[in-house]
Amino acid sequence: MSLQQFDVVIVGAGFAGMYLLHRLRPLGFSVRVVEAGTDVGGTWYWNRYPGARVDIESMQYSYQFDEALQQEWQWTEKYAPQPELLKYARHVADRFDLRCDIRFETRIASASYDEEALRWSLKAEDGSAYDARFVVMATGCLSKPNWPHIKGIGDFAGETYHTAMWPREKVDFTGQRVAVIGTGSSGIQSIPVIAEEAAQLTVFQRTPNYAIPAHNALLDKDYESWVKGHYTEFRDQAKQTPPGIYGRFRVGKALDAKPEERQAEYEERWNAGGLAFMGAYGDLMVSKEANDTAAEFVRNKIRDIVDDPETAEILCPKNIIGGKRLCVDTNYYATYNKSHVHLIDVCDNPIEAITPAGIRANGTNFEIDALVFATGFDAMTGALTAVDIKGKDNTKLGDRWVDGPISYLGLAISGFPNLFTVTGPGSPSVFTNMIPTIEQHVDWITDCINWMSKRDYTFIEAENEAEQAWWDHHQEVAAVGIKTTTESWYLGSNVHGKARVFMPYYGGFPDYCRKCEEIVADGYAGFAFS
Ligand code: NA7
Repeated sequence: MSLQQFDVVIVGAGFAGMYLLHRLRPLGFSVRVVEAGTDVGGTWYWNRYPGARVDIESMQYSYQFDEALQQEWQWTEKYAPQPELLKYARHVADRFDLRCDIRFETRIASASYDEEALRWSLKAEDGSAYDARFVVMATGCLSKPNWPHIKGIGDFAGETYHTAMWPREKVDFTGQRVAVIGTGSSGIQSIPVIAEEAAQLTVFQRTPNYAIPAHNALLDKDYESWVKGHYTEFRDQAKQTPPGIYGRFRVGKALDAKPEERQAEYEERWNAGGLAFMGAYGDLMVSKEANDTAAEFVRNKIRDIVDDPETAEILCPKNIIGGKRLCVDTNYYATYNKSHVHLIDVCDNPIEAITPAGIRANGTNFEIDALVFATGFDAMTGALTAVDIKGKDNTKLGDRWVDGPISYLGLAISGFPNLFTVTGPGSPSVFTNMIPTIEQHVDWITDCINWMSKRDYTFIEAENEAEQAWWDHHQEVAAVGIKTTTESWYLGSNVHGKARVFMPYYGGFPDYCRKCEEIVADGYAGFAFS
């Protein structure tokens, strides 16, 4: 196959890749997006499991770069389901005529930097090759599925599924004995839906999670009109909050409130539903004692909802609330009241093996017809190191990051010139509303490439010292409070053998944006150009 040359190659056609293409093309750059899937949508293309749904309210989970787009698009539910999110991505691709510059069904296998030519050479699994001045990895934070480290993992004779690689055609569990391993967000969203079909559902839980009800419903038309009438203020206010989400965040301390006031506050937030529960007080992620008040509130809700006290106790998380990502559910805990749904606690005794007939755990053989892994992702770095990226001196990114990632702002990595990452480790990414965060990164990267082009610069590299200083700051911020006291995919501890390093930036979206703007105002401080 012939080599194709571009100014910019973008890896991934999710929300980041699509917007990058839309921004770069009119500036006169030749751009090619290369995407492994058959369509746009990224996360929402792959994660088609039953019950998959965004955990940020739909009215906020959308692009804001085009006023006509945000006015014309109509969500149907408070929290959009996966098919509608995919439809939105497809609508954007069509509306902005993006598909002609996207090559689908092509997975990039390697990318090597040529120090003489100052260009990248990319090769795909299908043999196609690309040569580019710049590479932007728009590969997502949660896109490389994580398979657990369990003996006999490939031995099961029946159908095996992973929530992050769900088949495109409907999976029918009617009459089947189904097992789900994993109770993170994907498990918590899919379990109630699978339970509606399955004859028997057995859930293997290692760590219980906190889930706040979504109270999902058809989108309130008055609310939609109000938001659409105030989109500018709505978006601006969202950007002033640490997670970049419009909502009610209180700065007061939980421990300063009287117990009955606290109870009322938590009750109100439980009834409103969703991630805003953690906005009840400003010290919930700072003080363990404060956190305990919110955690115990949710545990009591679980005890109220789940009929069997033993099952309820197994479902009650012991760790802090908000250490792992909070889940937003629909009927999750109540599903365990169904007589055909069983919960197996594998916290102290790990699953012994996957066998041809099913799962062996706690000395029992569980015979099943279908096995669902809801075991998450090799988050933040997995999709980057899955590509054999070689920078200066032929250094592999995987080797550079063997003891954990390091990056300048989650945007660029020293030793890897002319390569950008969207929402990479060291950026707020998964702690924020992803689409606005993506837009901020894409705007920054696009402006930077354009700035370089105007000055005839062909080389940009993050400087070692600037990168280290940012990383030190990022780690210091993470160490404040109690966030890192829980094992989670934020720390990489969910992946066997992965270095335990806190990856997303915890300093909040506004501070992060300010830092990015200061760097630009300072002539892209911390970057070397030629
Ligand atoms: P998560 O949140 O990483 O959840 C994965 C789940 O799989 C979690 O409950 C894990 O338990 C469990 N797991 C992993 N390996 C095993 C083994 N060996 N045995 C039993 N259980 C296991 O992934 P999700 O896909 O649910 O959600 C990821 C994000 O997507 C989510 O946070 C939202 O932002 C959207 P563990 O907790 O590690 O003990």
